[in-house]
Amino acid sequence: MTTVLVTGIEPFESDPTNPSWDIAQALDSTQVDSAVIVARQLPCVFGLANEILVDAIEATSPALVFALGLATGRTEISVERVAINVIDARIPDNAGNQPVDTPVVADGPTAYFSTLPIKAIVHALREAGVPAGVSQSAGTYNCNHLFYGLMHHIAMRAPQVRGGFIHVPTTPELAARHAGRPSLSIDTQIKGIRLAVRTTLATQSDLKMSAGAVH
Ligand code: PCA
Repeated sequence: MTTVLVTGIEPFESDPTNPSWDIAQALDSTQVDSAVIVARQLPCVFGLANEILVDAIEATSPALVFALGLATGRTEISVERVAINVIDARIPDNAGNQPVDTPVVADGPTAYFSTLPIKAIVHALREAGVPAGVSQSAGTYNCNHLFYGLMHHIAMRAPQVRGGFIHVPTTPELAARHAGRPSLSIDTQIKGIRLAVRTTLATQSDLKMSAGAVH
């Protein structure tokens, strides 16, 4: 049976939970069409998160990898287009490290594109009533570093694997702790990620649909 690895990240920056892990956990061991989802939690720690991700890929031999993370302030499920080879941490990670302007991989390429069908995913989610969009930047913190590490591993060692990164919004429970933060219910988020997996399994080449940004 096809395995789909879905990762979430532990809580960070004073939040008690991280919806990315709540989603991954909810999907763990469930079936999507002919595939089974395996979930893993990753630490919000530079370097270590990428080591654990690579170990999980080697242990589970997935056909697809969906790395998830929380993007506080985002209003919709954000399918990331590109990972860049830089860390510029605004806050320390959960081990107290705060790299500034260092590469994720020394001498690695400047950037990698997601190999998920990002437009098809956005289209499918919108059709199902789940707010979604393509994001042109995964930031310069832990999630971009994880996304870059994932795509670098795929490019160097596992070209048969398709993978990418999806940022998810805050849940209402977390938003209630921070006035003014937009949120999306965890059930809608779980539905969205499940549908992203189903769409990817069914899509070999991406849709040609405009989802760009002027700024
Ligand atoms: N989001 C942060 C790090 C961990 C997470 O879930 C980010 O977007 O970098």
